[in-house]
Amino acid sequence: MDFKLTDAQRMLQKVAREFAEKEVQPIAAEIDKTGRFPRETFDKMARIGFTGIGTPLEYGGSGGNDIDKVIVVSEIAKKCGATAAILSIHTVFSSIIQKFGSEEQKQKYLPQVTSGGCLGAFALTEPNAGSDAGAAKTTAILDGDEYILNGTKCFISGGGQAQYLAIIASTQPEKGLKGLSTIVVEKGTPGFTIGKIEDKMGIHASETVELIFDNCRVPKENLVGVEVKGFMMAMNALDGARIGIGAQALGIAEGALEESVKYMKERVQFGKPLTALQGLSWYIAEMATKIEAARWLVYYAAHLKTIGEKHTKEAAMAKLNAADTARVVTNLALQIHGGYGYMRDYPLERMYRDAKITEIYEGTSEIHKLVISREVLS
Ligand code: COS
Repeated sequence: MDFKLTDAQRMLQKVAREFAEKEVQPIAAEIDKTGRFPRETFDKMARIGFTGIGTPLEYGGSGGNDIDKVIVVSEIAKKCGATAAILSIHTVFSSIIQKFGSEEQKQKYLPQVTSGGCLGAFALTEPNAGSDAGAAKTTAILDGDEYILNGTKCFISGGGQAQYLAIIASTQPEKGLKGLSTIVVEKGTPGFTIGKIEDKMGIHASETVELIFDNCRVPKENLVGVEVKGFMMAMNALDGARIGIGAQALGIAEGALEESVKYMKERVQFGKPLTALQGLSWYIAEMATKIEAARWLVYYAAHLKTIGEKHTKEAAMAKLNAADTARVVTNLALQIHGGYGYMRDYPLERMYRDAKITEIYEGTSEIHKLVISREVLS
């Protein structure tokens, strides 16, 4: 058993930390305020190789594994939860193609979404199919050599920016979740439009949109793997994606702790720095302990995925716990900052808002408890 990062992982962490300080932090407040998608940061993440982590070099990726992805996502989340979300969620598309796609699909899509600067997205949720993902009603009916898509997806992160989208749609509607399949739709395909851009509480810059399919025709070669395996692919993809959101939550919490330590050393009240006040220093102890526990669950889930073992339960545990940690830690950090924490001059209120989504997307905390309890009880 070894709890240490390897030399290569420590080097990657240093690179990611410097990138976050130089490229992410300076615009974090601006993109939060305006909701602007930071395309230039995405392009820089593509150039430095972050968007290709976990994809083999032969497909244009940067190699590496899920622990590497956790390291990079959490470092970026320390400075900006939205940018970390953009990176983490973008990689779900390549994970699906890598695991279930044909050789032709890997050759076609992976180089573009890893090092080619194209964004990928994954669309499962619908207005009436959120936690009950299997209730998705978007259809993809085969007509000769094409699938015709009809329906609406909602809350899709990066959907308006993505060149390629993996859509979960029903090819056999009478079969319910057992009729769902995964189909790639390319930006600009006639019949595919972007609907409402959501106005959210946090992660403003991640751009969350509605996707509308109105007799959208795509070649049948865009089917990923075989028909009616879409729900299994979606669940498998979410097992991995939940580790990414766990890493995002971990990073947000770490960022809030760092800000609090800095502030407590600088801020003087009652004639002494806040560090001399035991009530507040105990908050720091609580925050640091929660973060350390969250880190090892996230790393453990990433380790299991890396070595190819089942990680459904551990990914759910990692995200459940890291999201809870992010909420508690950002709340305490804001409290330590007092009135200043509530003001937009400091990043705390942004971190607090950004943390909340980690308890909701890629599965709510309640869904994770369902997944964990089913596994433990079975
Ligand atoms: N990996 C692979 N297959 C899985 C799986 C996983 N992690 N979880 C379930 N499956 C398979 C099951 O094995 C079952 O297949 P078989 O009938 O062939 O055995 C099938 O999927 C249906 O599973 P289940 O009966 O558990 O489905 P439920 O409808 O009860 O729901 C939950 C499963 C609730 C866990 C699922 O709908 C879910 O995760 N919901 C949250 C969705 C979500 O996270 N959305 C976030 C947005 S993503 S853009």
